[in-house]
Amino acid sequence: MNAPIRVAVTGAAGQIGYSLLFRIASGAMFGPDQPVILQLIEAPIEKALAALGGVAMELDDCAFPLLKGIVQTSDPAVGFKDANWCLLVGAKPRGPGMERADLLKDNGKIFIAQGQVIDAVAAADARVAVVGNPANTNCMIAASQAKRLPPERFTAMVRLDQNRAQTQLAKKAGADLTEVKDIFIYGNHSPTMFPAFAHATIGGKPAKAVINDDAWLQGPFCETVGKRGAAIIAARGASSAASAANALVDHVRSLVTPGAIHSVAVKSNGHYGFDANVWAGMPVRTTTPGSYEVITSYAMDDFAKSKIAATNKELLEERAFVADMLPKA
Ligand code: NAX
Repeated sequence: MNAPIRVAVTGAAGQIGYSLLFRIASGAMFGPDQPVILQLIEAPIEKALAALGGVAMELDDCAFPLLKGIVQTSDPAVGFKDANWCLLVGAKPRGPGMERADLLKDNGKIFIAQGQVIDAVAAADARVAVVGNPANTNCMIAASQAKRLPPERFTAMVRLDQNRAQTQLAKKAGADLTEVKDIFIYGNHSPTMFPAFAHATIGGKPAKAVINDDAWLQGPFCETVGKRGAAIIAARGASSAASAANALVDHVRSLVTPGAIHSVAVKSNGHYGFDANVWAGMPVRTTTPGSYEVITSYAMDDFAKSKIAATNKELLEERAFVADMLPKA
């Protein structure tokens, strides 16, 4: 058995947290030989902290052999202390009538504070994965505060979008889900995201040839994937939770599995025409556990370039809304 790793989770009493924590404690995220200590962070609100207490009781009641400790706190300095993985799920939701700029700014304050504390107290090998929306920009903001941890340690989740795209392609082709490979998400976790179908394969053949319907790929496919979150809210009366938690398990599991190729929002460094300073979804290959290289070799046709330009534009707009919160270059 390995020594336990410390996994900090914000928004731990929220609906994603309720699906996520049990998967982490069961070994789904870090494997069956990796014990974990869960460091659960909630907002300093009585109701949230009481709910967190209930979740911790349920974790105890599962008697997970890999779960070696639970910390419950509203103090980020306690919650992120020595954390090897910081999973930033909690965020301020968009209220009725709230402007996007205000949402970005309110979340900006949260992610600035969390970025600073993580940089100060987390483990030397700390990795950060952001789920709380707007995830790409929140991740960029947290990373902007770090002096000790390099920007590549900060990733945001677009894996739910990749999983959604994979299933839509399989259904359209009448193929088994596992036959669909190399479908990657580019850009923002928002309806502007681009699921780059031109590189996907189904049963080893190009997905474009198997599906043989470019109008569907360019239209309803991209739209269904991009607006899936809204469709789930409309149907369920609440946003995606179990599938989002599952995607975060996949995101981290792939990042600790050398050789895995998967979609992650990372600092773009100018790849694929994204602005160098935005965090954009793109394919990466995990090199060593927790580290990755961006796969830069995919060629983009004119349709793909226009989709990437649109999602890049949105990321730049989000960055502009919070520009006064970022350190001056
Ligand atoms: P909930 O509202 O159920 O839970 C959020 C929790 O975060 C609450 O318990 C709240 O008290 C806590 N919280 C708020 N501010 C905090 C802070 N500063 N520190 C610690 N905890 C804090 O939301 P849930 O459905 O769990 O979703 C969480 C976030 O994930 C939302 O921002 C949501 O938009 C985002 N999502 C991101 C997805 C992605 O693919 N990147 C998909 C699913 C989801 O929509």
